[in-house]
Amino acid sequence: MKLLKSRAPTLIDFTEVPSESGNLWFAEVDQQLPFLVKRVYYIVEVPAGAERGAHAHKKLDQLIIAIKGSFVVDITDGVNNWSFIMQGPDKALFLPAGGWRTLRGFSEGSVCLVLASECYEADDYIRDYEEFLKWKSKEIEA
Ligand code: T46
Repeated sequence: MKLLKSRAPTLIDFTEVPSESGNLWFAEVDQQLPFLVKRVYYIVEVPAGAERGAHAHKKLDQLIIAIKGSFVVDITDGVNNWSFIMQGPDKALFLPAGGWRTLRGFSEGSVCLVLASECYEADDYIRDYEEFLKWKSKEIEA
């Protein structure tokens, strides 16, 4: 797997194979992907003004790709803040566990593809921001 220099949110480049009959993009575990993908999901038809996310994960790492259209991903670890404008299939946002994330500003017809390091586990979610801050402070102390 690709070793990342830090566990901070960061953009990863996918590789393009352009041709006259369309463009293909790929990423492989030994080159760009920082984890083995165990689950894939996608979010479509988000109404104008709607937001997704507003939670954190304790263990789950993810890659988020704007396969079509655009949207914004805001992340905080309780101290540092990041904001990424995702647009197009050339880049994936590595979103490590431990960050509170909100997805907003979806353009009409946009498609958000997510590659996840783990299968779905409801217990891995922290959906209350105050609880998230308490969990982060315990994590820093540990
Ligand atoms: C994330 C952002 C970017 C499942 O049953 N299986 C799944 O794999 C997923 C992802 C969700 N669900 C169920 C759980 C809820 O009943 O689908 C429903 C909607 O999920 P949620 O409210 O978590 O959706 P988002 O868009 O707010 O968050 C999702 C991911 O859950 C989350 O991990 O980081 O997309």
